[in-house]
Amino acid sequence: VHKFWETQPVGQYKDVGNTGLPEGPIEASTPLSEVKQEPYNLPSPYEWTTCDMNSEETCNEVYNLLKNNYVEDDENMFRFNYSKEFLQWALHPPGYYTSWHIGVRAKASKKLVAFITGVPARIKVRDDVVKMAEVNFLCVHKKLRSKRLAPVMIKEVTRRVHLENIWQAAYTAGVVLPTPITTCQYWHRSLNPKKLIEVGFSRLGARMTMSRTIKLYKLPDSTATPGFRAMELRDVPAVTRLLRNYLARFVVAPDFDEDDVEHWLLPRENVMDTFLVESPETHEVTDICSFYTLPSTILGNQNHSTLKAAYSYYNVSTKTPLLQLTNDALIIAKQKDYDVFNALDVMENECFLKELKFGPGDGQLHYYLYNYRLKHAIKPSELGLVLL
Ligand code: NHW
Ligand code: EN5
Repeated sequence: VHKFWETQPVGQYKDVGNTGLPEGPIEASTPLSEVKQEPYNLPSPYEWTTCDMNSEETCNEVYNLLKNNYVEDDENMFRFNYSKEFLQWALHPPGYYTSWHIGVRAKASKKLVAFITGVPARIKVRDDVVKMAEVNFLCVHKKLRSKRLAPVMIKEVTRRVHLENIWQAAYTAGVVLPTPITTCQYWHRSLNPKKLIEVGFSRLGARMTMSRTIKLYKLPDSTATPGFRAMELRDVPAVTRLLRNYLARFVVAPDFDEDDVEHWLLPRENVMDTFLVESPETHEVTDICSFYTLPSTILGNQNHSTLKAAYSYYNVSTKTPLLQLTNDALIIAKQKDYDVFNALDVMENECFLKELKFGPGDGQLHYYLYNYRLKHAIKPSELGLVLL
């Protein structure tokens, strides 16, 4: 039973399998004059605050709230620790709205106790390009859980998205809600197996010693693909063409233009890495490979405090096999001292996961659309969208 989600324009469990319902918006948009003009009411000890993430002070408060209260694995051994630079980048894409970066403070102390964000995106669903909000970083302080604050925050971000005349959203969660458009599996490739085992991220396999395990995950010292190099600003037009052409084949995928590619793909130290293959003969860009940096705090280990993880982002292969491209990404990530390389089974990732010694994790990621119905759930391989 979902007392809140039952009231929202999302695919409902009772409708699963009912192919009589049309694809597309679940409820029609209304004139902006009919959108509620005042914020939703919070319990009286709390107040709304708009978080200006360009402010050093506010960014620190958000960073600390998330560092101490955001997503953990099911055994509470690790907690995502998005860096400040990452948060500033993730929340400032082309056309962002500061009003969609929403905090809740305790009135008495002014302490930040909850957060939710949206950023604008154009998302293609089959042949339809839809303006949406990507909603992320929903967080309620551990001491304020189970008080039904989350539904108020979701309604408030919805209201502020509606005020910009946007009526759909995309979001992911590790929990099952009504109702996923697809469910993806996390896969993990050990780069530093000794540390991963020491901190409980992975286990020594049956009949395996530490030295055999280290040998199993060894990687070459340098990349294999001629013309493999970091993406630069001058590559934006070529990368945009490759990526647009590739993403067109998926059922759900972002509709990136050059400004989006410059923002989302251009390398930023310790945030985003994009590599490409420039043909040594023709100087054409033929392939792209990217990953973002998201460390996790290791909870309660004497010797290690953070796990440095790379997450596979967008890849496009036209000349270099995706397997070889990803192997080169693993080599780079190892050189840059990442402990683990993570990927979802989205797009064509299945083709390299087993061969490159990724193993399935204990976590799944469910993808959702708000106010947009699909007749059927899709397969992870039909999904061309990676959220941060
Ligand atoms: S998923 C990560 C979410 N954050 C965390 O897991 C951090 C740790 N947990 C917490 O901070 C990425 C709290 O447990 C949270 C819930 C805040 C999660 N999504 O306040 P109550 C995102 O950020 C429902 C959606 O008592 P709480 C994506 C739950 O099913 N709903 O719980 C965010 C229940 O409703 P129900 C979630 O534990 C997408 C209600 O909340 C949820 O104190 C947001 C209980 O509320 C989740 N991850 O706080 C939706 N977790 O109907 C955007 C729980 O079942 C939608 N719930 O009774 C689109 C909006 C824009 C539309 C524009 C047109
Ligand atoms: C969306 N923006 O559970 C974010 N992670 O598998 C919100 N497991 O790291 C949604 N439990 O399997 C987030 N090691 C949903 C994910 C929440 C975090 C989460 C999982 C994903 C994870 C690790 C550690 C498990 C620790 C105990 C895991 C096994 C690795 C092993 C390596 C060697 C080959 C086999 C697999």
